[in-house]
Amino acid sequence: MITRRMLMAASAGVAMLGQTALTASAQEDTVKIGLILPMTGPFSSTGRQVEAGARTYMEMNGDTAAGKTVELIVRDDAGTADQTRRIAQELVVNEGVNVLAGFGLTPLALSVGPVLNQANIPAVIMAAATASITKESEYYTRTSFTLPQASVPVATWANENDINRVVTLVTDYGPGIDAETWFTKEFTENGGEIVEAVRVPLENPDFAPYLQRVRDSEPDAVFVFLPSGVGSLFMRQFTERGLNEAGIRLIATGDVTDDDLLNEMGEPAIGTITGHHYSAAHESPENEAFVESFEEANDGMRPNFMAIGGYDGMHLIYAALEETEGEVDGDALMEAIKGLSWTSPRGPVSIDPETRDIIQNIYMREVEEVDGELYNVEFETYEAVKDPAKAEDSAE
Ligand code: VNL
Repeated sequence: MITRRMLMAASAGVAMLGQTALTASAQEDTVKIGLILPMTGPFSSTGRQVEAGARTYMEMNGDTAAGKTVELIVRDDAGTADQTRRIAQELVVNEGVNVLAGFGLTPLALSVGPVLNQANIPAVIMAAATASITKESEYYTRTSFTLPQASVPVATWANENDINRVVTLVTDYGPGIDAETWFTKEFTENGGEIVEAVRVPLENPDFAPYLQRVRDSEPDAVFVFLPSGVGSLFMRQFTERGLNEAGIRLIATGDVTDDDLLNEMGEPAIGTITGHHYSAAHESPENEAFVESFEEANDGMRPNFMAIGGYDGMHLIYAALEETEGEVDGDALMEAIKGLSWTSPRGPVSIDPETRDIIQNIYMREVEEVDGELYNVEFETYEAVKDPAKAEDSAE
């Protein structure tokens, strides 16, 4: 019997006649994913978490999709955009990867746009979260989140909870500007006042002088965005500067109370209110299974929101391959990802066919002690939130 898959494999073989038979047959059976991450440098926790999330997906679901073997090639860009782009080019040309994935920070994700367009290769953004990235190439899709998505619900919560005067404090680059812009828009439209907007450098941040400014402004709360990995330094300086004692509440996106660092932050973190798409404490059978496998494979390390971006990014690639019946053409894969939906450990998600960004629940959470450990405990859900920055584009 001649199956559809055999026919497809045969035609793929013909298309590749220019190449050696060896590459052709190897490429027919294998799908190569180039996972580029900051495995060293100040954002190495993001690389470690995303890779572990991706590997957990493969452990739980096997290493084949649509009959093909999925091969993960992990490369370290040390958090430097020049390297991300060079590695992407090298993976496309020398390794023949079919999909690129990872991208720990916004500038790293943006650097590969021209490579994607030239090679017709999809890029699954598993970490970076500035809203505009996916507009830069039709080949970007995303399984992390966007800062506008997480920040608007925090503003709504503040409006509804007697918080009237706020200082915003964000890291001074793409996602921080997004957080500041979208929190401010929502909060002020509903009667809140921004007393001061503080921006902190991305490199080697020292929050102390900025926190002194926050304290001097005597706001009801400070709204904070910081990239994953610096939350515990921030929390220590927040306490040292006496902001808790001054009665200034801390509200933030979940990047600040990152599950990876939360226990390290200790008692001062308790009571922090955040909005985000993933908590290790999310109650569902899918999440229990995910957390258990992840911790078992990683010496007890708790998965954070970066890990779930890696896990779901792999799911998206597997599901797209099933949809194309193993066809790895970049345009076919991009068509296949549009509109896909599934139940993630974070809750129900789908890929917006218009923007290729993820539509997902945003949860409001409070840091609480549960069985002697700190967790982001979810108490309210905003369902199926689209990236608000792009909802605005289409309304224009
Ligand atoms: C970004 C956004 C990076 C959120 C993050 O951690 C984060 C980014 C490294 O888009 O650069 O938590």
